[in-house]
Amino acid sequence: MFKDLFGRKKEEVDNPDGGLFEKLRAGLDKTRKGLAAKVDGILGSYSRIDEELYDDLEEILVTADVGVGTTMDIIDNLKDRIKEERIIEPRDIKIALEDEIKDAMRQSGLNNTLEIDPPPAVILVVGANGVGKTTTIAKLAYGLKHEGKRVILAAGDTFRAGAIEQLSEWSKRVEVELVAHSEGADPAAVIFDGIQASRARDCDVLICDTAGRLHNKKNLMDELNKISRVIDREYADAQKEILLVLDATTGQNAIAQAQVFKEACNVSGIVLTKLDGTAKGGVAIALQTELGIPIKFIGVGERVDDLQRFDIDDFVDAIFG
Ligand SMILES: Nc1nc2c(ncn2[C@@H]2O[C@H](COP(=O)(O)OP(=O)(O)OP(=O)(O)O)[C@@H](O)[C@H]2O)c(=O)[nH]1
Ligand SMILES: [Mg+2]
Repeated sequence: MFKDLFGRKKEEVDNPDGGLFEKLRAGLDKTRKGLAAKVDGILGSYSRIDEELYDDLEEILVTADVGVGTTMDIIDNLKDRIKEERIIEPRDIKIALEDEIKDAMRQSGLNNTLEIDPPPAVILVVGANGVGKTTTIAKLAYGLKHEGKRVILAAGDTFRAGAIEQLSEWSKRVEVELVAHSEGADPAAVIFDGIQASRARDCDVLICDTAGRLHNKKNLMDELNKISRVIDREYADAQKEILLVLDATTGQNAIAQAQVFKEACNVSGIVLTKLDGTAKGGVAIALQTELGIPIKFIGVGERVDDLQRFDIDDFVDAIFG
């Protein structure tokens, strides 16, 4: 069931832009053109279902960054379904394909909800350079605040010049508190202070930014481990989410990044950003089926309200519908 960050259902959302589902659809325009429109084209060009048609479908999915393994599974299952349901018209394949994609994504049995209740909760946001971590934190803070939660931010990226200032700007804009040290400070110490502040102010959710450097895997692991240990030790009573932010425009590279971060820390969910700027939205299908980590949010723009909870049915419907 589709719900926005404020817990509203699709039909409850009534705004001039045509609602959240329409926004999702608009955000996935490029992926729709690269995937669904091509599927339509192929199905329309065949008069019967044969191997060549399946090969063409396979190529479309792989080109749309669905991933080779996931694509093969989807096509194999599609063939079985076509036989079982005695589908003979190429144009009837589309619904079956949509169902197979949904099934493949669901089969992982992953839970796509953000586990932050009962409070307190801490969300550690990790990911490579420039993928959208800080922006995602602002969007999450905005959405959670509007759900009535008390939110506090911790500026754990003390590495990049300007990172603290950037988060500070966002905290003012979305009107949530910020805990920050100066550039070069120990990120674990910032998170430690964030936890104390969160306790003292009885906050529901503490959201922690981190530096996005991936050039040295050992450094990354050490730093994330240290932060994680501080959270486990100082905030043992809190729900803990580690959200990995991935940039959809990087396509299959996002999968490679996810593998690295999966080794470095206990990632509990993925935020897939910048879906609005890419035809590579199919990577969401590969991520959800191949990694064993659920996608929890998707970014469909740069504004604070451009973050949506991830819902498999709505995502696939928005691409194909
Ligand atoms: N179009 C679009 N742009 C986005 C989205 N999310 C983030 N961005 C943009 O991506 C750029 C980088 O975002 P940041 O939030 O600074 O990324 P970061 O991961 O914190 O970067 P570092 O701190 O340098 O590692 C900014 O220009 C954001 O506006 C999205 O969903 N859609
Ligand atoms: Mg940042």
